[in-house]
Amino acid sequence: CAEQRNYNYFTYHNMAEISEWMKQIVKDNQGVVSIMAYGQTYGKQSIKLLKVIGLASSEKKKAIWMDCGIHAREWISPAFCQYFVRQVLDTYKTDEKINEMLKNLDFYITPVLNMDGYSYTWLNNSTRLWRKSRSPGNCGDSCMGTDLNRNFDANWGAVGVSRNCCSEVYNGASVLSESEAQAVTNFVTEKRNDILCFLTIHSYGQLILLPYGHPNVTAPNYDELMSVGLAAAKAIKDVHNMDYTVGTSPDILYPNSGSSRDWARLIGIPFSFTFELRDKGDYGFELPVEQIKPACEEAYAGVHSIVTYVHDK
Ligand code: ING
Ligand code: ZN
Repeated sequence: CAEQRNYNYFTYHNMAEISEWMKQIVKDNQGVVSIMAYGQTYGKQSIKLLKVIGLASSEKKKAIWMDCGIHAREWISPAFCQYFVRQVLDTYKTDEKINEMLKNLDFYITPVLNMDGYSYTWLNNSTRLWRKSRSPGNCGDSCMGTDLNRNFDANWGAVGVSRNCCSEVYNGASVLSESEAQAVTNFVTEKRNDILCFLTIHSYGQLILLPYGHPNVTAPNYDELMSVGLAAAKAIKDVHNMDYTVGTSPDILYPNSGSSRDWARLIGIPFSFTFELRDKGDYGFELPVEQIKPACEEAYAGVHSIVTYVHDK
């Protein structure tokens, strides 16, 4: 695993480097990790995920979904997905819990969903804080991009969105107008009976958000989602003493609709969470490289806590 070990997980990587890293991970872990392409971005980049199957492959395995980089500027998110894959691969032979879980669960991990947007944030200083996709909305060339996390089929257009295509929370010309949102929808829908948990990683704010973003609907397992979220927040705090707040977005901040997290819960995936990683706004989306390691370490503990609960249940 020479190459994979030389990779610096504690710096930010551009799209080309992450794509190369994915290939290398598969090469270095034959039979354990595979790559699957499941859609195309507006800019014709192939959207890929890593499937981590561990040592056992069977028809009966359940799965965990995790996507990173749905919002382009949230660079700590793709860094975390990469760290997570490495951590699982580094420890599954020695960490009994991970080993046991990999016998029953596969991980589907998308390091960068909004590849066009992510590439755009690497162009120069003026594009660094781009959030949305890179497709034209419905107002010509004046404003580009749709907020992918407002474009899913979950009370689409109801609340916490804008119909103005210049807005950061523009929800798109129509529901699932964006090929990136379509790709997730198609892949996850096909595997909906096997996916136990849907995790979508953002920054910033140090939050664990539960469904639903719509203020008038409550998840049937709200109490359980809350207690699983609180246990994850405690696991996070135990690592570097950072505080994460747990709750629905209308309870903590403001309502929204069309998010992938809400959609996943609506189609019957029992556990669905949004992580908002570090920090609380001091650096915001431009989290310094020195904080990549601690941010990933604590988030790993949070995800580990949730996956353990879901697996053991
Ligand atoms: N936040 C998410 C967003 O899509 C969210 C989740 C929604 C947080 C509503 C709070 C309220 O806006 C980020 N950072 O993208
Ligand atoms: Zn986000």
